[in-house]
Amino acid sequence: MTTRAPGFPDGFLWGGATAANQVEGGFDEGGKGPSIQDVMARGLSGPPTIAPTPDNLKHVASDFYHRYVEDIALFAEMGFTVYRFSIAWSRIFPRGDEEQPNEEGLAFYDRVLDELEKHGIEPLVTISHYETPLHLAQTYDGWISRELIGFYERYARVLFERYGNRVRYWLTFNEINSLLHAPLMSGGILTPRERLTDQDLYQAMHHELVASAAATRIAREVTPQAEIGCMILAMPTYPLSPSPDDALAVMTADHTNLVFGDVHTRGRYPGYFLRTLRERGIELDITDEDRDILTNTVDFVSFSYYMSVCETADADKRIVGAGNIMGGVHNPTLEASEWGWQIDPVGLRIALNQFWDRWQKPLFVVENGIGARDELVETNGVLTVEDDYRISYLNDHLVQVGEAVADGVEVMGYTAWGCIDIVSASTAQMSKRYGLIYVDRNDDGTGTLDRYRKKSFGWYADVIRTNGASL
Ligand code: BGP
Repeated sequence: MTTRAPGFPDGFLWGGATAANQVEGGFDEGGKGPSIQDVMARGLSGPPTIAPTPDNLKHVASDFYHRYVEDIALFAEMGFTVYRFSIAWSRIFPRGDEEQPNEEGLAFYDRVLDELEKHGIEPLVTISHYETPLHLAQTYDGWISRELIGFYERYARVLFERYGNRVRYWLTFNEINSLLHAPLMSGGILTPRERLTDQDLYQAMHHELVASAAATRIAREVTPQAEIGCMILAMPTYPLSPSPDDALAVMTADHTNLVFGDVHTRGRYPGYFLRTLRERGIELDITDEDRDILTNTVDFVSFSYYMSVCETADADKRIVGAGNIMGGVHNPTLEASEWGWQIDPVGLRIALNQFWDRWQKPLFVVENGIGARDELVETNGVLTVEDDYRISYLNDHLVQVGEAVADGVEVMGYTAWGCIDIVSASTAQMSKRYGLIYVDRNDDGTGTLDRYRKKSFGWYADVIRTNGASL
């Protein structure tokens, strides 16, 4: 474990993050309509089953829908000053294309915000986190259709109008760059990957980018004090060898992710991206109005960070590892989690520096953590999890955030992913856990749903209390 006390700025936001579909449950309560997650019972490993299935763990998830009071009290006990959560689009617009929102859905998030306010915890709201309403997927094939821009704008406007006076920080789309790798989960696109053309996929990307900028424009009008961020899946890429060809392969691979931040911060498509489109024979439908909307740039850039990868131009050496949705070439110098995600704390410092140099916008680390199988044990008469592996992972990554701060990078805050155990996005199971709080629920759906503080709970409370000095 690395030990070195970094310096975190005063007012640095410390907390945790979840997504509605992975934590809430209550999938058909309060007037909620189905989202694509309600038919993705096997996460990324199986085809969607177009009917809610009883074996979909997300239908109950961690039952935050009924236990949010208890859960937010536990976050407060750890000293959270920020909590990142997403609003389930289909709670607010059950089909996605209605004229009027569902009041019961809106009222649920009022109550969540009440609890956060009671504990002085700043909300950080993701507007869309892999939760496209199922109706929009089935009727429009998700973001391939330009019509989704209008539906998303209406949804975002409702959120800004309703919660704008109590929510300052907003993220438009979770890991927006994952659309190119997981079109169903990220873009509600039901056309199977093998039949999906690049033309349609990139058009969907354009629609999401326009929608994201349109949300920023609406926020400026409705709730000018709001700070709007984009959210990117960060995976720093290293050359597998020192050859210039490998360095170039890294640059090209990086571009497929950086383009999303470039558009969000510069308000237009970069030349390297236009070249890719030309070379692939893709002609995007971009209107003058789209170009104008894209100039509404974000206030800050947020990202998830779990691992780094390598890249090489040598086809024989391209051994693709597990990767976080995006794949990537295995790095022989790094250890990996059970799911093959390679652990690289230094990569987080590198990502922070790269993004800061490139975009000159404040950065927010809104996801980081390690998925592991935890075992509930009794220690001194108390049920807990001795998750030293998690403490070590989080500690080493936070030390690198501190290093980046010392490098001069402006970092707004850090939210540990899945701060309470939730259903995993890629596996759709409970057994890949990230939490500092254990939830008694098993892959077969059994369990009391009771909450237990893991060893990392107390460790993180100390980190927050000392503003990082205890690392
Ligand atoms: C990110 C997603 C999250 C999340 C996390 C961990 O890609 O934004 O929703 O779950 O990765 O992934 P997993 O749950 O597959 O381990």
